[in-house]
Amino acid sequence: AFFPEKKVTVIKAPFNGGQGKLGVEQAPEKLIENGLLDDIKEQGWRYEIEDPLMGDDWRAMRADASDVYGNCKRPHMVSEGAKKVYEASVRARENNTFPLTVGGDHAIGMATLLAFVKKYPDGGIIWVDAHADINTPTTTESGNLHGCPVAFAMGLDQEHWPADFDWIKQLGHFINPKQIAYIGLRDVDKGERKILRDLGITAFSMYHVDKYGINTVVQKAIKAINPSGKAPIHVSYDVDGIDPQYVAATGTPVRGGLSLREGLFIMEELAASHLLAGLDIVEVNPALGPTKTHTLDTVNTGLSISRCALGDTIL
Ligand code: B3U
Ligand code: MN
Ligand code: MN
Repeated sequence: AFFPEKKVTVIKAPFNGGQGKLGVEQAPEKLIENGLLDDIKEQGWRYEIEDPLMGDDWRAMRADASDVYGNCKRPHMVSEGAKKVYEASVRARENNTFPLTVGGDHAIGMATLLAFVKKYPDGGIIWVDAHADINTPTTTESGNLHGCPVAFAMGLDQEHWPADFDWIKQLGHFINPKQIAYIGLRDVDKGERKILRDLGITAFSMYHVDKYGINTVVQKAIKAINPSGKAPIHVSYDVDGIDPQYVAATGTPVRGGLSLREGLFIMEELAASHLLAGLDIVEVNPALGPTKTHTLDTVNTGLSISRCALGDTIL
C-alpha cells in the first residue's frame, strides 16, 4: 500500500481564475460543511488540512484587467494559484499522505499532476472529464486556462507560454503523454483532438463507455497508463464528467455524461486496485445550481467520489 499510515492531506483550493464564473471558489467549504472531513474519519483515515491559497488577495488578482497574455485570461493569477497548490501537493507527497485536492476550477490540475510525477515519475493519471483540458495558449478558443492544465503539465507549446509559467519549465519534469488516460470525454475542441491524436493519448469518450461498458473502459485505462500493474495512479476528477442530471451545479455542463454509478464505479475500482494515490475533485460550483436541490445533489456527488476513493464501498 502506498499509504500505510492512512492519512489524507485535504488541500483546499478555492480557486476561480481558470474560468469566467464566480462561485466555484465556494466548493471546498461547501463540501466540508456537508461532511467531507467526517466521511474521511468514518472511513478510517486521519487527515490534516492545507489551505495554500489563504492570505492572498485573489479577488484583486481576478479584477486586474492587465492580466492577459494573447488569448489567455489571467495567466498571472492562474500561475500563482497553481504554484501554491503545487507546493502544498509536494509537501503532502513528501509526507506520504494521500493528497485530496478540492477545487476550485480545474486549472489547478496542472499543479497536482506535476507534484504527482515529481514523486512518481512512472505513475499513471486518469483524467475524468467531459473536456480534455489539453488546449495550449495557441489552441485555446475561450482563453480560459481551466481548459489547458494538461498541456501545461505536459510542457506542450512552451514557446508560447506566458512568462508567469516559467516556474513550471524550471521544475525539470513534465508528465508524459503515455501516462495519462481520459474517461468521459464528449466536448473536445478541434485543436485538442489533433493533440490527442498526434501524441497517441489514451482517451475513452462516452462513445467508448457505451460501446465497452465502464468496467472494460476502466481496465483498459489502467492497463494503458500502468503496464507494470504496480504504479500508483492519480485521478483528476472534474465533476462535469458525470451527467448534468446529477451534477447541475458546474460551470460547463455537457449532456450525455457518465451516470452517477459509472462515475462512482471508476473510483471504487481504483480503490479496490490499491493503486489509487491521489485525487482532485474540481468544478463543483455551488452558485450555479438552478435550485438548492441541484446544488446539494452536486455537492453530494463530490462527497460520494471521495468516499468511493477512500473507502470500502463495495461491501
Ligand atoms: N474546451 C473548452 C471548454 C472547456 C474546457 N474545460 C471546460 N470547458 N470546463 C475550453 O474552454 O478550452
Ligand atoms: Mn470539464
Ligand atoms: Mn476539467
